[in-house]
Amino acid sequence: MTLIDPASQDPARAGEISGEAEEAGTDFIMVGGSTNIDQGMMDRTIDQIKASCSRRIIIFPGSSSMVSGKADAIYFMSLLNSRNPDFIIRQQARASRYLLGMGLETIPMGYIVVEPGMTVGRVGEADLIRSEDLKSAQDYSLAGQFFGMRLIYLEAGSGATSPVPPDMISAVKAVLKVPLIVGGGIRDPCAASRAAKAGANIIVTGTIAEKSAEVRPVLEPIIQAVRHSSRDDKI
Ligand code: 1GP
Repeated sequence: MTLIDPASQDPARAGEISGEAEEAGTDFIMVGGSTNIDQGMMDRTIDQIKASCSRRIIIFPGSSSMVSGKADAIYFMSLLNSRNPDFIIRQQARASRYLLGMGLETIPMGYIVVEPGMTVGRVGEADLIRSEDLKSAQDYSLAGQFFGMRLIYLEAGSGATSPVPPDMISAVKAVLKVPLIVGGGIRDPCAASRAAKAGANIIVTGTIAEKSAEVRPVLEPIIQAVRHSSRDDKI
């Protein structure tokens, strides 16, 4: 999946990136991030993405205002290891009635931030899971699954110097029944391949596409690496 953060470029560029990401073989476009964006900007960004890309669009909200009826779905996500109830349940409660009216598909997702955590770790007030603390990663992931979340997302933070360690991905995958998303700091085919081999079902990249003048040549090898390395679990 390709993440577009509306705070990182104007809507026209977001459209161009998405078009090239589709050509490179991405499966879904995620729109969102930790910087608060109003609904107007979400709408304009999604309009531009839809004009140049036919992949389905899932909102990846950083707050209750980051919604748009123009998307196909929204992750109804809880930052499970936040110290602040705002990111665990309050923002979600604030958005619920609005989402009901909007008719957007909601996908329950447990979001877990791992070292180094970057902006989302800081803004989301996360008790970061240490890289070697496989047990806590398993415990939070299982808690999300037992709450009924349909996806678990292990996040190292956008632009992370090191992605989620493969042994943590394997440890979490070993106890989970729901699909596992991994993202943060994945910017080359090797890192993508390691994450997929370790058991990630979905790999998210954001920064590498946003920072590349030509998106397709950098994304295509990463996506190919994921396809060739995937353990081929049914999602
Ligand atoms: C961030 O996991 C995503 O939420 C993507 O991270 O920008 O480092 O690819 P990158």
